[in-house]
Amino acid sequence: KFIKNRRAAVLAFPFNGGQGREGVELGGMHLVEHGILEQLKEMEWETSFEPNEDIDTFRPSSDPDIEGLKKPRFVSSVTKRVAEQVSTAAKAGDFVVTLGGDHSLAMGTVSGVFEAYPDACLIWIDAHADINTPSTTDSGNMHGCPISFVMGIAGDIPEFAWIKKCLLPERLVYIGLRDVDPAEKKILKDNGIKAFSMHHVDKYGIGKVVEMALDHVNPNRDRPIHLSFDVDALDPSVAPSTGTPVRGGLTFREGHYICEALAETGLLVAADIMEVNPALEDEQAVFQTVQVGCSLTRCCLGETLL
Ligand code: NNH
Ligand code: MN
Ligand code: MN
Ligand code: MN
Repeated sequence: KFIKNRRAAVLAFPFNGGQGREGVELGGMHLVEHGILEQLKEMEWETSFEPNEDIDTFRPSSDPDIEGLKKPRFVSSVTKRVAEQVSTAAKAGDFVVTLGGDHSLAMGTVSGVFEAYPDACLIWIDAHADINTPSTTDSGNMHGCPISFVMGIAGDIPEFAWIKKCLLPERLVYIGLRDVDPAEKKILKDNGIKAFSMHHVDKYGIGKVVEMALDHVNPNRDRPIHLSFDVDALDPSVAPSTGTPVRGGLTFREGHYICEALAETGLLVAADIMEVNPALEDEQAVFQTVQVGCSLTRCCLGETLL
């Protein structure tokens, strides 16, 4: 009911400034070269594409750390652009597909989706919680921090003043966690944030976990849903080409089931596919990871619904 005219706006952001490994900026274009745009058209989605090839012009000449955060101005200016493009497309009633790039881009996607749909909920699929604040992050990598910014718990940093506190703790749910920093565990606990780790996936099965996740963030099944999918949520045997693989992840089917079940609600308005890094592992691994990125995207847009 939120998506008008079966139109998908595909936005690629060739950006790696939220973490330290080169190559993740190539992820989105690899999905496009693998045919994701044609595949969506084949599924009868009218599809637009914005490659954002000029993203490097957003890089400031000097970008010293702020409160331990690395490349803060670069991340801020890029994610502000992300937010603008995402909110414009979402307000037009398009389904927004954002292809990363690293997961710091979600500062922009969440800002943009919640600008268009203030009552939305966020389903975060990841091995990691990505909720570090400037004071808790050990790495200083901003891909480990996006949620703290959109939730308004990152503290006041002038460079990020454009970000609105748009996400309530009760509108967020995680699935797939297995590498959460101790300080992040405290943040989750203190804010009462619902999280289904791999332990819960094993215990209840993915079907029950998705149902419980939706019951938590979307009890009446009337809120728009934003899915942010970090491919490192998948087991490294399924998605090897990613910067921070953690063993014991979601199977191929569990990952796809999540996307299918969310598509089935008819409430999904945006999906992020993040952290595909084609510079890592061998050619076969890259092919497998890019292919899975494309098939997750298609499932979000309803490919496997009968
Ligand atoms: N929690 C760690 C950090 O803050 C790792 C985050 N890495 C990710 N997140 N890949 O998805 O740096
Ligand atoms: Mn991750
Ligand atoms: Mn870690
Ligand atoms: Mn992530």
